[in-house]
Amino acid sequence: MDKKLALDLLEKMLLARKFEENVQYYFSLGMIHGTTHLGIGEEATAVGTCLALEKDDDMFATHRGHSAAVAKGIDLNGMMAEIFGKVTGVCKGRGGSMHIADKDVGVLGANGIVGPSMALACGAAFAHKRRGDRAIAVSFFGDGATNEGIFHEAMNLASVWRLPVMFVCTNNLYGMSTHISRVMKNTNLADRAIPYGIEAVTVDGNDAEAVYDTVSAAREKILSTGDPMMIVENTYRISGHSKSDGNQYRTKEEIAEWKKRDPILLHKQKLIERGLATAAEIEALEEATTEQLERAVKYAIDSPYPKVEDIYEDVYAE
Ligand SMILES: Cc1ncc(C[n+]2csc(CCOP(=O)(O)OP(=O)(O)O)c2C)c(N)n1
Ligand SMILES: [Mg+2]
Repeated sequence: MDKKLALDLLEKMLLARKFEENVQYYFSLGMIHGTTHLGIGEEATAVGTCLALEKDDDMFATHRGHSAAVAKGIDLNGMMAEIFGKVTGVCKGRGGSMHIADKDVGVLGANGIVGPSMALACGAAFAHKRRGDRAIAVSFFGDGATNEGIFHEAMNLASVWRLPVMFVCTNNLYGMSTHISRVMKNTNLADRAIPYGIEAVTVDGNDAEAVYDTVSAAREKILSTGDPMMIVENTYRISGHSKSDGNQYRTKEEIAEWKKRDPILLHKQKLIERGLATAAEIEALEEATTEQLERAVKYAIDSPYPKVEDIYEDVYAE
């Protein structure tokens, strides 16, 4: 990892973290409606993965997709305005937190439904294969989603059709309040790729550099072999599942242990240890990212809501 990559990873993780902290705050004030799913603690998975992709690669996020969209390069102002439901949002304020999309930067959508991103990514990968444009499609999904039929259908299809798709499982150990060990005998998720003849690699999802290296190598391999791959990124969701979460299903000690492995903390320590950044450079990035988010929030708050008379615009069904 060179200095530029080290700082890029840090910057994107800080933007992702601060984006979500702002969303949480304005949600609590009643200024953001609907629901949100935060991935605080999981930033290295989204950022390490998306920084290893090219702009033309397509990325499908989950219901917990803010960090991935930030990392793939979506405009922060437009994304914040979207979550505030404003007309200047990337989807004109009609999508909100779980439907963030901007195809110009390869964000083909977050998804409120658990699972379908895997099938959608197969479609996008098929298009890349037909065009021969040397780009791939990436689907994020959770550990819980691997128990859904669509996971097995998508893995099978990608395997037999030899699609350039990367299945990225963000294993945060829980599906809502259910621990992985209560719903799977074998919790080694990489084993789930074996029946489909798909190569799977497991990586420490709290280590941004390791995620970046793993995904970069996998992307090259997918392009050179033409076959799909699965990456299992082991991490932990420090934030609650959704807007209300009493954390009844896990202990304070468990959360505290994982907070010691906060991916941003680990990355900063690594940068200092290796002489890739000084404390002053890190502080400057902290300030710059805070200011970027302040501007994004101001932009969102100052923007107008969509007009009621425009409600039928962009509606494709008659
Ligand atoms: C098809 C479907 N079933 C159930 C839900 C309700 N639901 C929302 S998130 C979630 C848990 C998903 O767990 P996982 O795939 O591990 O992702 P995580 O929330 O941990 O990021 C569930 C069951 C849904 N949105 N869609
Ligand atoms: Mg999960």
